[in-house]
Amino acid sequence: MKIVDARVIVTCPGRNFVTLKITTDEGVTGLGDATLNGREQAVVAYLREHVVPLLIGLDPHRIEDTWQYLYRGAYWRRGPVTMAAIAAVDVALWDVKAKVAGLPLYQLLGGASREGLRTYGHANGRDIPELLDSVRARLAEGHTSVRVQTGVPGLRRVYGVHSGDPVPSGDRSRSEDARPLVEDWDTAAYLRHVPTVLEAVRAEFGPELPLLHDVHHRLSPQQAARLAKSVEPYDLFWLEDCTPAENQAALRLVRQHSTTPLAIGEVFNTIHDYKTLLDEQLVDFVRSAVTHFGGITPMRKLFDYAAVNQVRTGIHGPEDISPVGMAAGLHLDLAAHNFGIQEYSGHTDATNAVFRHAYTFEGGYLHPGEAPGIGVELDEEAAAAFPYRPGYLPVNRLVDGTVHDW
Ligand code: KDG
Ligand code: MG
Repeated sequence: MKIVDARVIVTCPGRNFVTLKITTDEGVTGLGDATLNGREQAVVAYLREHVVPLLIGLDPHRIEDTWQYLYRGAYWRRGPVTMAAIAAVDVALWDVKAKVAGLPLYQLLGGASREGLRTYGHANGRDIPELLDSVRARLAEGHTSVRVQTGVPGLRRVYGVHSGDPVPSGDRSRSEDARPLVEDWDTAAYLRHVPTVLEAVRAEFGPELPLLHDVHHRLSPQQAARLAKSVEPYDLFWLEDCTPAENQAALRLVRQHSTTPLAIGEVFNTIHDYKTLLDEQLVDFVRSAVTHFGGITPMRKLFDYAAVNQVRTGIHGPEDISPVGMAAGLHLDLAAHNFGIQEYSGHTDATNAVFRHAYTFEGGYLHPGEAPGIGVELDEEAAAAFPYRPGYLPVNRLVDGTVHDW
């Protein structure tokens, strides 16, 4: 079998998604997600200019070899643009292989290790009462665990929490103007506020509901250690991205001061980003997404490396991972013994109409479905109705105007 065509399709049914579609000489097609939020066109160019020409004529069954060829062969290794492009090729090839086998991908990865995948949904509010309503809404949808985020008193606009201002699209964290939205930040106010939020949520929902909180990489090691310690009484399922992720050794300080479980990795793009964290057991959950980590091939290696260190998985699942990337992660989740939890934000109806998927969310559990391959088909006609629109993630500034860690 040979690859005869590879096309990059960009569509914006509410937000931009980049998809690679590979076609073989036997007419089998495979899809891969290459969406990099706010930098989509960089991956499009990397794929179209530098990867697609190399794929034509290759045997689609040689997945490991193709991965190594694109990763090592480029000389310039790693980085989100490169790894999102390689991920799209890798997932499309696994999709082809599983379709040829006539099996859902999870069967090729070792078969199901469980019946379904527990999820967490996002609850947020400008203040605590609004947050409590949002938690109720997530529970009503079936989520059995909830990530809680609120506005911080004194701050006008905090990431992931709507400000109440009119917004340009359905996504409140994204600007479609020429420049990113500017949000504001005050670490001291945040550190004072978070324990009060968790106390209120525990008072309302009791001790058993698994709660998560995302810091979005905003703290120094000392501040992160203080937060992890101060939220210990509220028994978090995990505290996410408490420091900028590139400083692996920073997590030592946090670990020394707290038993709060730690999750990290949504911006990592290779296994090397986890080396100190896993060797020293400084985290409890690995958070990378198939889309940003080079595909299924390296994610399997990461999951096994994590398992050796008694670390579980918690794949990144925001709206800016397309249903193609989401589905790929669900097959891995179902097969991996050390699965922990899956983040699930869901997608808009328009997105689900463009990307028709076999995965389901029922009774509080996700399942990748039984369709051969990853179980997603792209309706190209529907996709063409939603052309690319420039859009950015926000930028974060301190009250005095200094740009802060994202
Ligand atoms: O593109 C950035 C988002 O995917 C990210 O901010 C979402 O932190 C996030 C999460 O945990 O889902
Ligand atoms: Mg996050």
